[in-house]
Amino acid sequence: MTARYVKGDRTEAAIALGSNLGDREASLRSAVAALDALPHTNVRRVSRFHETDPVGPPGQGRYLNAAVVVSTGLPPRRLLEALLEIERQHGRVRTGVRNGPRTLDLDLALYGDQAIEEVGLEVPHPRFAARRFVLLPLAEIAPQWRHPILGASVESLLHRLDEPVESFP
Ligand code: PH2
Ligand code: MG
Ligand code: MG
Repeated sequence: MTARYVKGDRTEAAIALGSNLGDREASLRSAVAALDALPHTNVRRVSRFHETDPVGPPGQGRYLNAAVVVSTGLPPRRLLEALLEIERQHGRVRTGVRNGPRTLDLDLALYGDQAIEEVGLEVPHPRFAARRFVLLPLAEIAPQWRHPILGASVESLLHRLDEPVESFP
């Protein structure tokens, strides 16, 4: 059988991590180790862990959020499947409640400079450019990475969130 992924043919991907159920710090640490253990994948950079207020339905605990840059030979669909599997291994139960509490969330924020819009696979992650809890950790480790659709760097997207909304007229 031929090698599925060509050695040396690697892409950097940015993954956003979040947890607000159970031992949040242990889940994030274990998730980073699990990412590094994926085939053809190495964790290159890890942000600090940030405690953040939950965005979503009220009554849930605060999150720990982080971001990781990996270099990977896995194509985006395989990487996404691996992220979902790591979530399951960390007790993630999908209840159907949008933005509800979770032991571990791993979102594929960026995959090189690729823009992908397929069923079940949207890269860049459709909401990360507006989410401080993703941009702040990611700006620590990959400030210059450009959003392939918006053309703006992670750092500038973060600063944009701080700009006051202009009133009209
Ligand atoms: N993730 C969500 C919804 N709300 N809020 C914070 N603070 N951090 C998250 O990671 C988060 C959230 C959906 O994935
Ligand atoms: Mg998420
Ligand atoms: Mg998710």
